[in-house]
Amino acid sequence: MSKFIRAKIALFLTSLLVSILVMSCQTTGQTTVPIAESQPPQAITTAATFPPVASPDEELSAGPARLPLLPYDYAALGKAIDAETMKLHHDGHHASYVKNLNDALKDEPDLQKSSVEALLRNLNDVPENIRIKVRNNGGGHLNHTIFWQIMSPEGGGEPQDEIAAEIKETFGSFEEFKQQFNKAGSDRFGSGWVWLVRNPAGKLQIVSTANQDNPIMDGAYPIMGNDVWEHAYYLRYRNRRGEYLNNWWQVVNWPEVNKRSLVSLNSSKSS
Ligand code: MN3
Repeated sequence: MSKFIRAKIALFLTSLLVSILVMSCQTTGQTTVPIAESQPPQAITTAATFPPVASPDEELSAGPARLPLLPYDYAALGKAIDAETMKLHHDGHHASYVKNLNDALKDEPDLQKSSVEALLRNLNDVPENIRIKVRNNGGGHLNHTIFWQIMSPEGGGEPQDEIAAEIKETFGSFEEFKQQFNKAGSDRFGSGWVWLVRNPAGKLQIVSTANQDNPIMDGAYPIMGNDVWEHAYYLRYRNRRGEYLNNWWQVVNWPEVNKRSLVSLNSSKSS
């Protein structure tokens, strides 16, 4: 065999070997390192110091969001809110926030793994094209989920337990607290909410938020809140928001408010 033929065979064998190696690498690459796995999971996680907000022991799921059942009949809060308003508010307004949140997240399987609380605390991590929708509808879902729980047909009267003492210590008296809360609710221009929160310094504070914003967007823990959107009171009270705010105290669920306050106290100590 001539040197030339031997060189040709060697070249052929070398290129064959290289081809096999390249092909096996490509195959290996496709089977063991799928593209999906090469990207880190995108689920937004919150610092462990934040307790659940939707209810004091459970965060609100975004995968998918679900309309919670009302814990009482539509007519049960009649001392302050009529049955027709309750039905429209829960079955209509709240249901829409849930549907619109799910619509906004339908192409975001990773965000669906986050809680609604985590999405709202980390809005800058939500893609810009759906950020406003998540803010409004995630906020609407969270706010109303809290709202139904902190009201009760057996509600009203004076606050009890630890929250009673802390309200007195912070605001001077329950009457003074109510007045400041009602004023903040009346002063909210347009649609929004009035809240009692535990602020980042661990103190009780009255704040109001616009639209469906929730105080967790500012690092506070919402203990109780009243909805001052017109849809919350207009059928019975028409434009008399102040009268609605006054009557609403008759249905406040103080044991639940106290529970939320205690949870928020633990979180502010640990953070
Ligand atoms: Mn509402």
